[in-house]
Amino acid sequence: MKVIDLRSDTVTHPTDEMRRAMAEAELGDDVYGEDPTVNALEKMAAEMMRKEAAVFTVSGTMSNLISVLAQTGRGDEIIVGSEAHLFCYEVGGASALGGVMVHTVPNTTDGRITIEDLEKAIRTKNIHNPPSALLCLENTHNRCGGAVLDADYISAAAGLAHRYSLRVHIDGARIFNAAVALKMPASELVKDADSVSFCLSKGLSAPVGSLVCGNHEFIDRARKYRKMVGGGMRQAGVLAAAGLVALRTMIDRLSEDHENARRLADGLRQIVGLIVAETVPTNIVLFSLPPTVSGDVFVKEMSNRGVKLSPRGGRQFRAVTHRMVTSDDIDEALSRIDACLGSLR
Ligand code: TLP
Repeated sequence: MKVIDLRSDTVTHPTDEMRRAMAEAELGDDVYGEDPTVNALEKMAAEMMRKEAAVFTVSGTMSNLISVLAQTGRGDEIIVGSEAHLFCYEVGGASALGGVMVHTVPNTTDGRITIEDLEKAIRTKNIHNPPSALLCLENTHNRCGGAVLDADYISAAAGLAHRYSLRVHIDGARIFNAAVALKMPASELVKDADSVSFCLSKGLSAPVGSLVCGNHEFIDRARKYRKMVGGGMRQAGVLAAAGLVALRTMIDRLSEDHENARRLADGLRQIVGLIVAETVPTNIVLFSLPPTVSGDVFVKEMSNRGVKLSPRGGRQFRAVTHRMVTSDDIDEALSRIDACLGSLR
């Protein structure tokens, strides 16, 4: 029985071309800035985002953390959506290590913070207030079901933040999913941001890695903080080599994952009792079980039947499509889910 792993696009393995590139990569010590493959990856990332420079990190979490550290001081406030990965799943690193207050503002179901809410959240200059220093947006938005922020919204939110002298960070772990869904270059979606992080190890299938992009001054600071948190790697070119292949070969195919996610959502809607997200803009499908079925029992039973899903609390689940799941696998997963629910009802 083939195991169909829909927990995350992070489960993707490197392609054969990536493995070959890793084996053959030219290497040096990256802490000295001497790994040619890392340098090539950082250059390519900066060019793709149309920023001055980039720094390679081990993970999206580290990228977001050093982006916050490099753009805030202790006691500053960062404005973050209530459903943001940075707030929900990054172990409170920004507060623990950066000493910043995290001011959460409700996310709308489509991953935005409304412009009105944003304006209300930005602190006025007053002796009692912590300075609002950084706005963080997320694109695509993980907990909001892969929602896509479009260029107009980002310009409006960033424009407002800049008027009040906040800087703007985009957690673009899945920025290429957004770019593919909108049929525009990712650089257009980050042009108003001071910093952007994106991941190589999600839909792009590289084994490890993320990049932070921005201007030279910011990247120099971010690089220093990467070292501080233990992220100075040595012959990291073995990883960067896979990243270069990912950026060259894995972006356009993300549309297949989006098609498969829609196929999955359509199929789930046919299964009696399931409540499925109305829109599936990219590769993430959110759905809920009927009240008669326990989430814990369902996830265990599905795992026994060879379909892995991410519990999202209570009866809500997340399924993520990726390169290692074909459209036939989606159909197979649907029939296993249907059979499982039939047995549990
Ligand atoms: N998200 C993971 C889990 O942590 C939930 C996943 O499986 O989706 N920003 C966003 C928007 C993310 O979705 C993630 C990973 C990260 C940052 C952190 O990336 P990593 O896992 O590389 O630290």
